[in-house]
Order: sequence, then structure tokens, then C-alpha cells
Amino acid sequence: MLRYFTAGESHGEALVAFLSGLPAGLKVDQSFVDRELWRRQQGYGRGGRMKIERDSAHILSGIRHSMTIGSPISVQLDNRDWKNWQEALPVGEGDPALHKRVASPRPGHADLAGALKYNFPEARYVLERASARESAARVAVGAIAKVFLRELGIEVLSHVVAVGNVAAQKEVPWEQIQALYNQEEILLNCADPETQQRMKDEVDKVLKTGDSLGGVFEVVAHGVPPGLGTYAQWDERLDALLAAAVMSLQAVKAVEIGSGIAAAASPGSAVHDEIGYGQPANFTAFTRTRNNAGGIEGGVSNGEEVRVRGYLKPISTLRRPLQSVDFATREPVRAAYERSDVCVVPAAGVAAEAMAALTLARCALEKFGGDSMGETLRNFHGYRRQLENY
Ligand code: EPS
Repeated sequence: MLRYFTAGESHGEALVAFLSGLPAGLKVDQSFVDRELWRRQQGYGRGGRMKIERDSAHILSGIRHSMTIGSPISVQLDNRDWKNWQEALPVGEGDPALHKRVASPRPGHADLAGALKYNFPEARYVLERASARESAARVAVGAIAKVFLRELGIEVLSHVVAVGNVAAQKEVPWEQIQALYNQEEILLNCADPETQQRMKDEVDKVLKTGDSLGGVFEVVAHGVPPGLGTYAQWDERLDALLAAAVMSLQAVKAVEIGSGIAAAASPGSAVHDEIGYGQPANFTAFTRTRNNAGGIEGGVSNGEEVRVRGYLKPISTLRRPLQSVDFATREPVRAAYERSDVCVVPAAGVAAEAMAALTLARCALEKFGGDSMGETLRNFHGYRRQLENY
């Protein structure tokens, strides 16, 4: 079974991620992992921190001579900002006077709930771990999951559908999402240039007012065979697993599969994807007229593109803060402000690609198994033949 964990604080020495359960014999190109980390750092509306960090994967174990060896993979990402925080966040006792308190909790952030839960007098340690910096570690192991999926012909990418109330209207075809991957500069990762410009104007507007913006990204998995996930048990449904994986990302407050939200307000005839039969393509000769289901029916992939959307609340750190209460005096004050991003929708999309890739890789390994890539691919190709002969 594919499992992964992360550790590390936002301003600690490093982030660490573990990935266990991949077959041996998968070729991993470190520059691909670093490119994914770079993609997550981009986007119009990031704050000052991204000028400091240059994320790069330092692989500690599980890969030798560029190949997985079946042992747990561990990856370290150094925080360049650590040099500015060593005295404020020492592992040893250090000087308590140099600790940097978060004096009043930010509405919308984990600050207050976390301080209450762990019985902290203020929110520094809550911020440190709740921060979206952690998603960099997920992207590192997600990149390795992507490399595995590619061997099965599956690719996972994302694009931005909305920033604030500026939204792209049409469904974006796979080729356009692929073209976004090759951009040298990532602004808002929106496939439509005119909409992207309006998104940028929206970010500029909130930059001026000291506010923040949320939005919507869509993750698309291309080349997913029918049969990943199952309706047989609630916690093995692919849609449920993807929803949990994407929802677990910082600031995500809703997840949609296919056109699930619009479907709730539409008659069945306008929602369900009619079935035809024609020339064998992809995996079978069964065809669909559209993909409102987002590639999943009954918790099982159906051979169409898997499409998952994540809805992000606006970032909770505001330059013009909302009302809060001082942790020490209990007096009303404005919420604490720390350097922050204003809009992270493109970056969240990249992190969600990683989560979707890890989820699909887990389901693929549950279906095809294998301790070496040769064994996994043999099983996969046997299944492909079964589908072709169906
Ligand atoms: C974050 C606050 C900012 C962001 C950070 C998430 O960091 P800092 O407090 O150091 O300015 O830049 O995101 C990242 C560092 C990252 O790599 O995405 C927060 O409070 O969640």
C-alpha cells in the first residue's frame, strides 16, 4: 500500500516527506521533482517568502542510481528562511526572549482552534505547522507518484478556473492544460489569456486594499483506465479518496468532482453522460458524449478524464486585519499580521495535482500490485488486454 507522511515547520530547518510502497525499478529524474517544486512556488500574488525559497528535493533514501529500490523514499527540502529563524525557533532551549509570538489569532486560520487544542498560550507553533509551506513536501513525493503514473500512461496537471469572482467559462481541453505546463512564467495558470488578465487585475485590486483572494483550480488526470477505486466499500471509492486528498490542502473549503455542483440543480437528462459504442480508443470501444461525471461513476474510474475542482477560501492573513482578541490580555485587537501571500490558487492547484497523483498511484497499486515495475506493468498490460477484449 502506498503511504506518505510529511514533517517540518514553515520556518524550521527543513521539510521532510516519506513515501513508502512504490515498486522497485522506477526511474526517477530529480530535475522533474525540482521542476514540480518550482511550479508550486510560482503565481501572481505570492508574497515575499517566495523570493527567499528555491525549493529543491534532497533525496535521502529509497532511490539509488536514479531508480527506486522498493525501500521507503525520504526527501528533504531545506528552508532557506531558517537562517532568519534559528534563534526564534531553536530545537534546544534557546533564549525564550527571542521567541516570536503570534499575539492574536487570525479569523479563518488554524491559530485559535490549534492554540486551544494544544494548550499553547499563543499561536506560533500552530502557524508553523498549519502553514501551506507544508504542501511543498507533498509536491516532492507527489512528483514521484506522477513519475510512476506516467509508466501507466497517466498524466496529472491543473489549471485555474476562477480567482475571486473572475471565472473562466468553458471547459478547458487537455491539450490547453498541457500547454500551460510549458510556460516559462506562471501568472495565474489560466488557459484563457483574457480571463487571466482580468484575474491579475483582481489580484492587483486586493493588493491595494490589503485584502486577499480565493478561487477555484481544476486538476485533470488524463489516461486513467476504467476500474480504479471501487463502489464495494465506502472508503475505497476513488471520488471519496480524491475529495479527502484535495480537501486536506490548506485553504480548500470545498471539492467538486466533474460538474457535481451544477448537477445538483439540473435534471438527470442534462447531467448523465450518454454511452455509445464505436471504434476502439484508449481502453475500450465504449464512448461518451461528455464528461459531467468527471471520469468517476459509482466511485470507480470509467476511462474518461478524471476532473476534480478545489475551492479555496481567501487567505486568512490580511494586511488590513479583521477583529480578534489578544491572547494575553483578552482585549479586542486587530488580528496579527505576518508577511503573507495574497492569492495562491495556481500553487494550490499544483499541490492538488500531487495529492491526486498520490491517490491515483495508490489505487493503481491496489489494482495492479507488484514489487517491481516489471511485475506491475505486466499486470497492467494484462488488464489492458482484458479491457480490449471485453
Ligand atoms: C504562509 C505564509 C507565508 C507563505 C507560506 C504560507 O510564509 P511566511 O510566513 O514565511 O511569509 O509564503 O507559504 C510558503 C512558505 C510556501 O512555500 O508555500 C502561511 O502562513 O500559511
